[in-house]
Amino acid sequence: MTSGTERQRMSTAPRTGRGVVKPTPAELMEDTGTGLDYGTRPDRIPGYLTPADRFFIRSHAPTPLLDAATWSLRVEGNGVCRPVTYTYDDLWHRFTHVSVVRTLECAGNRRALFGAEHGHRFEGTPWGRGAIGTAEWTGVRLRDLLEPAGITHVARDVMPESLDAVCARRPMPLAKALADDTVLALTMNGDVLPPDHGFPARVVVSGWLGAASIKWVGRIEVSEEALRVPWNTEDYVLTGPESAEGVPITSVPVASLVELPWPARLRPGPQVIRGRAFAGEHRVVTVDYRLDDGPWRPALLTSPETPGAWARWQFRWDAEPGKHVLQVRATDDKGHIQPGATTWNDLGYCYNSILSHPVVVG
Ligand SMILES: Nc1nc2c(c(=O)[nH]1)N[C@H]1C(S)=C(S)[C@@H](COP(=O)(O)O)O[C@H]1N2
Ligand SMILES: [Mo]
Repeated sequence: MTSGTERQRMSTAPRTGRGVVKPTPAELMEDTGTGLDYGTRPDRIPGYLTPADRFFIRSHAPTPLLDAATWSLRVEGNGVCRPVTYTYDDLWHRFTHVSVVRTLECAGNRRALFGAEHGHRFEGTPWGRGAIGTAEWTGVRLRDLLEPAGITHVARDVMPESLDAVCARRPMPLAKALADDTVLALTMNGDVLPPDHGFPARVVVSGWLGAASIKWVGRIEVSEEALRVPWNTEDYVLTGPESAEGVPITSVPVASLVELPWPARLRPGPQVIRGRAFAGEHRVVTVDYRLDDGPWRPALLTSPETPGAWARWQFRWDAEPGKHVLQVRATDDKGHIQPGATTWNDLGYCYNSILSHPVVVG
């Protein structure tokens, strides 16, 4: 960490057992018990976007309270010719702003269900289904911030770095950093970024695991060498029977979410069951559902199918009293389909099995 970023670090939210700023009422959010990580309740997402008041929070350290007036962003490293420093005001007034609707999903989403499938308790935040959310992010393309620094011809990796106590860093290849939809966001759903979601500025890396979307950014390193840091060597890598090498996770796998509590209780009779499906950098193309031992049937997709953002789906059901099991499986445009079981990996990431959602009608 440089002395510049040290100076920028401010006080953190008071530790009252919680390291986050926004209220996280049980009607809207699921408390994972870490004091830092809160999931969105899947049955409380009112529209296509997840409102900021219930957007999941995943933080490795308490929310830092940064002062935009003294904050700055430094772009440096051996992959640029002239390091540059931007102020918050520069980001608002000197650049073209773009808005992207993108879903963020933690690589550990559904980890508790992964454990249940394997009769194992994975270390790490015991997420249910709520470590996913979609917002409209507005800010400056990362490309527009890097180019004035003069990217060298052999620049290879770009690594945003945060001002929170863990100094979070996760590199991406230059091509991903230069993509049209890789942004340094200043707002979320039209409002200035809330403290817990990265104020004053966070990166949004489309389709990739949430950990790549660094919050509270203060520095971006551009490097001619491949960068190896804890978040692409120890954490957020797949190690286990199928990938002993520790492959860094990038795009998250296709999965779906039913907008009902778990277990769900419904009244008998005709109704509409709704949900979302997300396939990381890919596009969700079909969602099928199955009740009990019945046939798989197509659900109706009701939102534009955009890579990097979830799709909404629904189907009609005339629910008969009794206990039921609802299964949903999404398929992406590369033909990836949710599997019946997910191969185990040490840290419990990327679990995307077809879930058997318990539904009691009566
Ligand atoms: N600085 C910083 N950025 C971070 C994190 C963090 O702990 N510190 N957590 C990452 C992880 S693991 C996820 S899943 C997303 C969560 O973003 P959110 O809290 O806005 O939902 O932020 C990422 N960016
Ligand atoms: Mo995450």
